[in-house]
Amino acid sequence: MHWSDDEAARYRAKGYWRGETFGRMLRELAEAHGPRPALISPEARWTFRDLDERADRLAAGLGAAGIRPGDRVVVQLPNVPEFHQVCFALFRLGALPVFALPAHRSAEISYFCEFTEATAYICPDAGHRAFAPKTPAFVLGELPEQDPADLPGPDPGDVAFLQLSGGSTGLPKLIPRTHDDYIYSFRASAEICRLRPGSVYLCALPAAHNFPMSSPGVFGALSAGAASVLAPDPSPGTCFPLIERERVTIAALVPPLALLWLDAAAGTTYDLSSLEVLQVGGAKFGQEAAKRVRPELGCLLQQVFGMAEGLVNYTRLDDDEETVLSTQGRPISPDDEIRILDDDGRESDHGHLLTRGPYTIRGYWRADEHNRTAFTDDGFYRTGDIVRRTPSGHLIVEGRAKDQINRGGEKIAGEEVENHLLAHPAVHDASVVAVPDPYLGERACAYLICRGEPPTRAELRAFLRERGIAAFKIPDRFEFVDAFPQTAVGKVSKRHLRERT
Ligand code: AMP
Ligand code: DBH
Repeated sequence: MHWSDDEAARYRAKGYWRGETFGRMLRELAEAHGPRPALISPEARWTFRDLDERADRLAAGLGAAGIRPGDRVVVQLPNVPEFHQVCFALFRLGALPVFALPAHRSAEISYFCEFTEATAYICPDAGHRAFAPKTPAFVLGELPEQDPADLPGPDPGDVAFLQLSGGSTGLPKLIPRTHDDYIYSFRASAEICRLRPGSVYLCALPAAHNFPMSSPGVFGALSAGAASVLAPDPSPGTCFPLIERERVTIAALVPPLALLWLDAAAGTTYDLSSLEVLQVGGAKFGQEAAKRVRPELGCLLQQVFGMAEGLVNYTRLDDDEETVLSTQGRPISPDDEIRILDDDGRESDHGHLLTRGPYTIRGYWRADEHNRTAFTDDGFYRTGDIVRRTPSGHLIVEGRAKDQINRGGEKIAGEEVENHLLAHPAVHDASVVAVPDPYLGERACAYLICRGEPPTRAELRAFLRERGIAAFKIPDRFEFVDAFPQTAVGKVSKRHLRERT
């Protein structure tokens, strides 16, 4: 499930795919920017040369510990420079990081380890080992470094890593991204965001998420010779002092955090004047909130509508105010093909968004059956998003057709949570849908049909926690009903359930 030879040749000829790998990219960056700061955290300050050398030493150590090219390694780390050291070490080995989020628990981690047949799990502390007891673990602080070895390294067309999809099915899907396609996406993003040596990017969201990784994220910042500040958490209390101390120029947030920052900025004594751009994405940023960014934070707003599967849209820094406030941007690449279909499958400017292009995948990893419906025969990805296209080619996100809850940028697959609920002996049937929320945009509500006396809400929460799922997936509300509304063909109508609330 890859690009055809013809398409690959076209993307190379147009200069999108440059035949570069992550490993070589970092070596060249170290040669060009050696002593400049690359990664900054409250405790550490690594130059480009430090990162390059430490990636080499870790690649050698992991190789000696038995990690081979093509192996999958589940990586679950907080925002620390070692996260990126691990990434580049695995890239240089040709082993594939599988990016888990810090919030993931045993249900997710054990699934990733088993499904990808991972040879190792790199985790924040010894307590996490229990999430994947059968997979050898490496713990942060005890990563095996040794003198660098000569490594053949992967090819630019090879898959570099597996990124996570927010998903809409029972089990999370994995997204194979190649060196060529991903490097193109963040280099082009860095250009759109005008990153340069001297820019300082604040990574406040979890570093493993596609947005702070590549839009332009830490990788985009590195590629431009810019520094990245890794915040241990995204709160104003943590981030505002970092912005002042490191003179941060650009930061990326999801909408609920942007609201929190706006409220906190009013009374802050920290100097935020270095901030030039606040990127907001991952979920729709309401126009009223968008209007507040420039007057209250004193910087430009950039809306970002992206997906780990590929396509990323940005409002441009020189777009007019109306466009920045009311749209979610336009695609990175002139060769991002946008197809919008109405409910009857006719081309339109309003409807289901499909896309194909130089950095959008053609299929999930080892998911042939799902791929038959998630992609068209001619290779377009069905995003599941409902959009409107403006005459300027900007997209406005108007809704969603997929079975997903977007809880302030954290994606929850309805079916995944339903399957966990169905494991409860008192639950006969379950349907998890989004309900509107003024702060998060959406929250998750579980409708349940029970056998006999329904369990209490506290019991259900405890049950799901015990199943080992990430806390953000535990429904905010539980409603007990006798029956679900049905569609004309007899399926559960989630649309009607949503409308009940
Ligand atoms: P994922 O496929 O898990 O990476 O999640 C990507 C999805 O997040 C998109 O398909 C959209 O549904 C949603 N999304 C991302 N950014 C935005 C945005 N700025 N506005 C609305 N929805 C967004
Ligand atoms: O929500 C996302 O997945 C997302 C948002 C903004 C993304 O993957 C991205 C930018 O690259």
